[in-house]
Amino acid sequence: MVKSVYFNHDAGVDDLVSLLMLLESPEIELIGVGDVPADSYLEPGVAASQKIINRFGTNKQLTVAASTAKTNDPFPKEWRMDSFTVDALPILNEFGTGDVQVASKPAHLDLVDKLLAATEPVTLLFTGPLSDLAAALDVNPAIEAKIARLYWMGGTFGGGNIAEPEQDNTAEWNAFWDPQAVKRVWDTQIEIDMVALESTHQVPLTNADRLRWAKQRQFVGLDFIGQGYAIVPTLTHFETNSTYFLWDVLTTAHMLNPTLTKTKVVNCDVITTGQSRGRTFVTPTGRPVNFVYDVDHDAFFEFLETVIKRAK
Ligand code: AGV
Ligand code: CA
Repeated sequence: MVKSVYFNHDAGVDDLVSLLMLLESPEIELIGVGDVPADSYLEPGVAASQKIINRFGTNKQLTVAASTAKTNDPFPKEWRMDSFTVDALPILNEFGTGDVQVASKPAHLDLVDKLLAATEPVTLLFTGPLSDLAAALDVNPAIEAKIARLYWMGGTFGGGNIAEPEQDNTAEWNAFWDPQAVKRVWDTQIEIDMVALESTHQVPLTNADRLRWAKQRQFVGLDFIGQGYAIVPTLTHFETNSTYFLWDVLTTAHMLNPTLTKTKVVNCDVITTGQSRGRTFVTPTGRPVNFVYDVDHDAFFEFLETVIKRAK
């Protein structure tokens, strides 16, 4: 049973849609939000998160913590620029950031504080790189005992999704951005549910999805996600490197409603250096994770829309 949730994301369109889902899920309590500037820039990512909480959340004490994580392998600038567009949407700027504050500490220390203060184990949802969790574990390894489970969008056991020089396209982007962080987290006893690329491939963004949401603009939540998903490319004639999937939204939905997905235990590890850095791979000597390998496409979209329609 998921109760207290700490959400760390990287402010892509689907990360921010995931934030709205969490705010509209009364069965959980969102106790903290961290933002890492991986698939985004930090200022618009933090600001958009504050605005979403202010516009749709009930707890205006919820803060957004900014990450200090760095990478040698940044996301393409074109994708990162989307965070400025979401942050500029009128639907978010109408009420702005309001009283929702930026946390006083960087994201990894905010995570440590929130975990130490928690009276029950906390569920972690990470929809970007694992950098802040790895840094938090380095600062205070004892936080491990306060973590109920980690849900992570990242990794792949098939092909990668990276079109950059000097790598072999065997990795998924969130793992590639900070492979050492994956290794650090793998080196714990934390129960991990991993939504890798395999299941996300079953939920591409299509024009049919956009049209369905457009027809229901009277629901403010569907209007908001329609605006967000208007700035990223759908799957039309064929898949390109920029084709958008509902990667993080699936991870969030899996956490909230595990009947949507199929999971099996897989032992795996990660490569941290060289051309294959960030590649996750199955090996008998690896650590066990609950690998989400299948999703019921229609039930997933129905669940997403039911949750998003609650927004007022
Ligand atoms: O690799 C998937 C991760 C997810 O957390 N992100 C996007 C999701 O937020 C990186 C990514 C892969 N392909 C992309 C991505 C694309 N075509 N556009 C934007 N981001
Ligand atoms: Ca993401």
